[in-house]
Amino acid sequence: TGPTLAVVGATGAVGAVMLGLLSSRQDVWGEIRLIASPRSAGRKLVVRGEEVEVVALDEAAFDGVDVAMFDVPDEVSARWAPIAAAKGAVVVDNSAAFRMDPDVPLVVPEVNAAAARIRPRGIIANPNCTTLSMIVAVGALHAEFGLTELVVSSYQAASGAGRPGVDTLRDQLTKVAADPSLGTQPGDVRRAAGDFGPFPAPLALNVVPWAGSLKDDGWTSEELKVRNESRKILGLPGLRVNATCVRVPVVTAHSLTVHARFENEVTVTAAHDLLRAAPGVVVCDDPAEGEFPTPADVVGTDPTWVGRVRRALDDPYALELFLCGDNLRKGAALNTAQIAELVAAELL
Ligand code: 11C
Repeated sequence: TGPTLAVVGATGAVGAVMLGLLSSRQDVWGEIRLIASPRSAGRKLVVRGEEVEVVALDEAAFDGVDVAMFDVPDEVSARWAPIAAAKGAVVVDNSAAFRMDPDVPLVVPEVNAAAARIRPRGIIANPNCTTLSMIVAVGALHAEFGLTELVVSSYQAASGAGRPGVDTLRDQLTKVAADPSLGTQPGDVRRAAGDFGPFPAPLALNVVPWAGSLKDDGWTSEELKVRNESRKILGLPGLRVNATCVRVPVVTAHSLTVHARFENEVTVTAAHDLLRAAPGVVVCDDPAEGEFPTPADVVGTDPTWVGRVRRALDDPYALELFLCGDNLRKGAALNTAQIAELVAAELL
């Protein structure tokens, strides 16, 4: 029988998607153990068509575990991932706690799968969902053209902020839907929307130029993650990266505009050919037919969708792209599952 897998954070927004993926992907696992906070222990969740009882996060929960996926807040991973690793599990961690640790590889299987094998702490990190929603396509272009600079704007879905983000958006949508006068006067949506939940402004009928927490010089944690994680995954420590992260009233699926500059001249035809051949990427780019990806159309799917590919008007070395990807699948659970499967293949 296959290796024993632990899913830590099984009851969260990403955990729910993970259980669906584990039930639909090729099954390489023996036992699948579901772990969550003591508050959720005893709940029964379905994985691979069977009910499994959730056990509380404690040291004994990792007995006999070969691979442990963590989809929990940073501080929970910071504390418990080293404990799981010390008990012999290879940890695949989806928090930000270890991503920039030089002894922890940051892995996207389509881009840098080999990095997963060198893990001195027994921990492999999974990137942030915003980085992940673009990096497979950007990595494919980099491999051919040599990336020198990224300028990124994100259009991030509410579920990036977990279940409270989605609940807040749905609640606000209900509140504002009934009044057709809203959205015509300063502050009218703000007053009608009720609780802002994890967001600093109303999300319904709005866009909010903020994700994460405030860091130096006005940057957000999310914007710095896009910069630092892209550099690490691509192995380009000096890559010029500037991001502006924006939250939009979408339930799930992050979108990004990307201005990518390269060492070599680029053409749209060459970029299309490369992206069509890249595993995990789907090109949807026929504007004359109204074809481009939108989050409402790609949610629930696995690939990174690419459209609106244009060569920069004043720069033959640069491309403009619009990308969409499901932030809970490739942006979180799917990439974690792919990394865990790489480790499982080593163990078999
Ligand atoms: C968001 N990307 O959309 C964030 C959530 O570092 O894994 C994920 C935060 C992280 O709000």
